[in-house]
Amino acid sequence: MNPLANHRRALACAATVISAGLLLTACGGDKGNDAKSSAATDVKNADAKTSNVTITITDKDCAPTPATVPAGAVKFKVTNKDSAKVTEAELLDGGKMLGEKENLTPGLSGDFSLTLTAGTYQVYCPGAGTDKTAFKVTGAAAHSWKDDPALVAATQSYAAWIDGQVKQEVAATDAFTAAVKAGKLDEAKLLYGKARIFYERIEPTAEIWGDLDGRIDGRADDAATPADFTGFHRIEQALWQTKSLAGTAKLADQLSADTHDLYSKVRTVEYQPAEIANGATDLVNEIQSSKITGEEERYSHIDLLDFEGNLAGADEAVNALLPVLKTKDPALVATLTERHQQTADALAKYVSKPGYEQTGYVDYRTVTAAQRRTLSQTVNAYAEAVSKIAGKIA
Ligand SMILES: [Cu+2]
Repeated sequence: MNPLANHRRALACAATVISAGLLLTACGGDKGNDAKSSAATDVKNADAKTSNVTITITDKDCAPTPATVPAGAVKFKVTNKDSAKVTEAELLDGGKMLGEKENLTPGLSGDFSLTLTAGTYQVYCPGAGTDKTAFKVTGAAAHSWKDDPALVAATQSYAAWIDGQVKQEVAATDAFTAAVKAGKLDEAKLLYGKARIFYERIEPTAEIWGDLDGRIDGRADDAATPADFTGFHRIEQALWQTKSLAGTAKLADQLSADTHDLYSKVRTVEYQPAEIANGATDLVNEIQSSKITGEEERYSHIDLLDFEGNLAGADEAVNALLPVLKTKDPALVATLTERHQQTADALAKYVSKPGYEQTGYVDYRTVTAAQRRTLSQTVNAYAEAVSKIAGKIA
């Protein structure tokens, strides 16, 4: 909701940052020409070259081509050739997800970018016959984003913001789960949104630990068995659909414990610029795929509050990178600023005080199909611009 220009901006402080990886989805738009054109015009960046890797998803596997690349910027183009059951590919470093492209139905493709250091990684596509294939990165990158103090500052300011958000999320979630355990149904309904907003701001970071995100934020249809449906949305169902808190104490305890666990994990994460950019894309896409559709808050209908959360998370990521983008692509900055404002304005039409369930917004069920289409078009335009950032800073 905050205009891009109003965000705080940390200034350079060049501590060493080792990326442990995180988040993300697509960063389409970039045609892979940036490295070439900058090499032609900037001698210092002559080594900065992006490796292009193709990942083809089939029922059988998701092998990367080539399977080995030199250290540095890597752009993964993921295509689902013909698989109905495998719809995503991730890059893993041990147990950690560094990048992903999801929601690829047969025939669709998308991409994500990362800067990788030497080591053996895995390309993972849940559901395929062979779901993990090794991917090797060799040598030392001749040129690193860590040489650019503005990028180092960006990763630090973003990390500090995430830590602060998750800290607040812990407190808000504990207040919510306490009300659930006390059987205070009406109070719990009002506290639900107050906890949700923090999670939706930092969701790409939480997705680094896929099972944790699944336990906290999974939906009924993600769960293999009814017992696997836990977390916010399971309690949401009890509050708004079943209208009974019977049997939810254990769920509340688990949600609280998982949130505390998330906080301890988040504080160890260090981000790389491409991850922050991809996380922004992820969040804006998330508004499109699960908020405007009304999918995520299907029992409570507080989707507009989640929309605000996703947008605020994306803003923070974009703003962290803005000082760098201003020198690399001022035209993109202008487009981002304009489309961000349009998105914030589109959401602001539904502000209501204190609003439905005290969310500050109207009940999402009152937003008509035509209005949802308008929201969708506006968000799409912003997503398109945000998706270009990763390619500019890799
Ligand atoms: Cu979510």
